[in-house]
Formats: sequence, structure tokens, C-alpha cells
Amino acid sequence: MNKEWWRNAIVYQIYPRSFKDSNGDGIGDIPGIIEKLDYLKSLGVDCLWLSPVYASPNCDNGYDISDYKAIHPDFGTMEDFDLLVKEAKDRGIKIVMDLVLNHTSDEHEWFRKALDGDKKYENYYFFREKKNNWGSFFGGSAWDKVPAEDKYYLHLFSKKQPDLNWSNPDVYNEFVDIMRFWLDKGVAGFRCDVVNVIYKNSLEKGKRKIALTGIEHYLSTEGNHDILRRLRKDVLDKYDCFTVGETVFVDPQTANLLMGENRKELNMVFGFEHMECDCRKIKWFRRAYNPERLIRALDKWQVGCEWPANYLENHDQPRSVSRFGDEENCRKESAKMLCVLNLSLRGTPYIYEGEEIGMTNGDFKKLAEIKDVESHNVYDILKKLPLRKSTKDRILYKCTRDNARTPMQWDNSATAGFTSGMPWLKINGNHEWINVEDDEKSENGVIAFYREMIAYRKSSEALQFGDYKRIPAAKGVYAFYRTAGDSRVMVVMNMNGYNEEMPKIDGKTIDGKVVITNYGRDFVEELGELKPYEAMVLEV
Ligand code: ISL
Ligand code: CA
Repeated sequence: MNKEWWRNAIVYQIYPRSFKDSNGDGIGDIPGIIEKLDYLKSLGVDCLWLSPVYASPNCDNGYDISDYKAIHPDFGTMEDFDLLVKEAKDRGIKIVMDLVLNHTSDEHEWFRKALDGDKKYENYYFFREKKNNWGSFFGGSAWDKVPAEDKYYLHLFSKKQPDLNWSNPDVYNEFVDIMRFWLDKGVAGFRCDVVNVIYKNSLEKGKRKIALTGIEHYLSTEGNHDILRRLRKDVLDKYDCFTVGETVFVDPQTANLLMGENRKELNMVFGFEHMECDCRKIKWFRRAYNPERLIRALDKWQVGCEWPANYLENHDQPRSVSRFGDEENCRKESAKMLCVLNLSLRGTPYIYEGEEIGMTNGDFKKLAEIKDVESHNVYDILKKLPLRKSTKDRILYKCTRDNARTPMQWDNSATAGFTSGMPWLKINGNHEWINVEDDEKSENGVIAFYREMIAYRKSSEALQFGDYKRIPAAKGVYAFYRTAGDSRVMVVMNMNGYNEEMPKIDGKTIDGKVVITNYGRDFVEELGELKPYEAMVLEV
């Protein structure tokens, strides 16, 4: 394995709308990010991945792009963006852009021209006289009718996100150009949205499924692999950059085909199997969280994937403390345990804004407080099902992607230091006690723990590049060695909450030095009793 810089980089994901508003319009923006660069630098992160900041009608908060070479005025100007790249660079921080290859906005010039009957652009998308039975990721049919015409177009996501036709060489060339445009500005790579569904083999009828009928015709197709290889050769290899694919429905083996070193496609991918540990097939049908299932999924990727992109949160997922920890009784401890987890696994770690202060799920009380297009689509479907209203509401509030999109909590003032105006999305009431300023002041702050863990990881060859070996342990305890030559650490995490029986690591007596701990132990002879969410890193 090569030791390219992005393997030991620590990436911090920014959801720009919700990070920091600089001009009081209630929407986070690029000057706001610049304001916070010193804070980000102080955490020790190396790279910022920005969720989309391109021109967009915002039906899916920027994942519906109407101009790939323009900055949305909500976020600022191109000058602001260039300044961000420069200011970040001055602090040793790189910028990674989000790139949506699967679809554009229906307000993109290409789609408009296509609707105007321009043959060239019609072939950028999929128009058909009849729709097939394919389903959309956001619920319902993947086809919608073109207004006032007898034809339909394909959209795997919202109806304002028509899918691009990647078998058309013109589409390929457009993206070669777009990628070069940003790389020439000095960005360090791309997070490529749903990048393993971009090439459709055919538009034949799909096999019936509960959701996503038709997926067998577009999931990780050979054509898709071919495009990734060509983009790598024609564009990416000419720059010092990396790509991380957001890839749906992959396991470690199919992931390796998309990012393995000798495949020359992507550099790493986000898998979803650990995010499915508390769901039944589709995320809207939750089952109780059981740490064993999470551990099993993570272990599977640690063992099977060449180089995982590790994450516990992003802008599509509920907050990890609310999900895998205990926000009521052990918020700080569980946030710190999850920090140890994310930063000690093999692979490149991604931290999502607010994770470093243990932010929790949004406290939404009514549907109108939720802005996410997916939530509204799904709620419309739920409404038709024979379920109690309270059940539908529970599903909505637990799963809505807005849980992770509430504004960043900087201080305990009325608008959390996020804006001086009306925030675009409801700020969580708990910003009164969960916020950066108070966390920094408190004795056992979560941010300080992040700094410590990040700094330790950077000093540890074992954590950055070591191999991974799981240690058998009691249920809900995740323990492993990371070893690189002489450098060896043992990581132990009790992922159980309050438990009658204290979990044990089977028969292990430890002769090691604790270098990181969320409960303040200095030395451990025997890992007998682990407190709820206790986590430690030992040099052994
Ligand atoms: O969150 C999901 C569904 O509930 C995921 O299936 C998600 O839609 C999928 O991972 C794709 O996500 C990405 O592309 C979407 C965009 O809405 C998401 O925000 C983005 O992360 C469409 O561009
Ligand atoms: Ca703003």
C-alpha cells in the first residue's frame, strides 16, 4: 500500500448551509467557513469536504445542481471560494468538493435545452414514451412526465433531479471539463455522490422489490467502472488529489472493485453496511440498536475492504450520539467513545460538523419544521399506509435527514452563534448547553478530547497505517490491535450503555500504557470492568 497523503488525512465534512452564517440571512456561507478556519485548524483536521456550494434551486439542498461552475449566491461568490481555498491552504488545510455526477437539476441549462427539443441535449438525459417500473431512492416512481408532453424522464432521486445519460460521450466530456475547472482552482479532490449508479445498462423492466425496483440495471455496472477508470486517467491522475465515492449497496468485495489500488478507479468509498445496523432493509423501518450488529459491520469492512472511508455521521444520517450512544445520561462519554471508534479504525476518518461537540438529533415537533425533500416525499407515502399517526411521526422524526442538518451550535445565545437572523432550519434547543463555546470551557469537553485523539492518531504509525486484528471480547465490547512494525496499540471500547453485567475482554490481562481514555484511567492491569461507553487506547 502506498502512503499517499490522503490516507492519513483527517477529513471534516461541512454542510455549508448549517455551518456559519456571516451576513445574517440565516444561511451558512463561505465567508462563515473562512471565519471558522482557525477553529478547524485547532482541531487538527487536514481537509474539508464541502457539501455542494454550486448554483442550485435547492430542492435537495444543492445536490440538484443547475451550474457546476458557479457558486450559489446564498453561499457567496467565486471570489469568496477562491479566498477560502487560499486561506485554508495558508493553514495547511485542503478543500474537497462534492460532485454530483448522476443527475443535474431540472433547472440546469442542459435539461432546459433538452425540453426545448434540442436533440444534442435530449441525449444528455433519458426520455421515454412509456415509463418502466423503476423506483426512486426518495420513494415513488423514478419517472415523471414532462409537462405538456407525452413523454417521461428518469430520475433516481427527486423529480427535480433528472438522471444523466453516461453512455453519451458528451456527458463524459462535460464532466472532464468541470473537474479540471475545480482542480485548477486548487481543490484537492472530490466526494462523488452516488457514483456507482451513474451508468445505466438498459432501461428494461426491473425485478419487483420493496424499494428500488430496477437497481439490477444500474448498480456498479461495467460501464460505471469504465467511466471511473477513464476519469482517473484523463483527469485525476494529473493532479495531486483524491476521490471518495459515495457508493450505495456495496459490500467490501464490490467496494474493492470500485477503489482497490490496482483498479485505478476511486481512492476510497463510503459503505453503508454499518449505517444499516439499526434498520430493516430500508432506513425508514428501524430496529432497536444493538452494538453487536454495528461491530460486526465495521469489522467486516476492516477485514475486507482495502482502504475504508470511515464515518459515523454525515448530512444524511441521524446523529451518532443519539443513535449509538446515550444523549440523556452519558452524552459526553458516548461522544468520546465514538470519537475513539472513528479515529482508530483502519482507513481515512471523516468527522461531520458538530460531531466534535456531541450534537444530537434535531428536536422537531411538527412536519412543517422539516425541510428535507426526502422526508416530505416519504411522509406522503406513509400517510397512505394503515399506521397510527404517532407511528408515522415517530418514523419521520427518527429518520429525517434534517436531524444532522440543524445549524451548528457555536454558543448558547438565542441563535446559537450560527446567525444573527432567522436560521433556515430550526436550531436545536439544547444549544443552550451543547455548544462549542461552553464545551471549550468545560473541564471534560468533547472538543478537547477530539484534539487529543486527532493528535495521537497523527503521532501513531499503528493507527494511521497499521493492520487490524480484532480481539475477542464480551458482547458489545469492540477491541482490536492496530500494528505497524514496532508500533502497536490496543483499542478497547465498551459500546454498551448501563449494563448489569460488566463486560469483559475474555481472559485478557493487559500490560500496557493507557494513552487515551474517556474516563481518566492511567493504568490498566486487567480489563475487568468497563464503565458505560468506556473507551481507551493503550500502547501494548
Ligand atoms: O439518505 C439516503 C436515503 O435515505 C441515502 O440513500 C441517500 O439518498 C443516498 O446515500 C444518496 O445520497 C446522496 O445523493 C442524494 C442526496 O440527496 C444526498 O444528500 C447525498 O448524500 C442525491 O443527490
Ligand atoms: Ca449567509
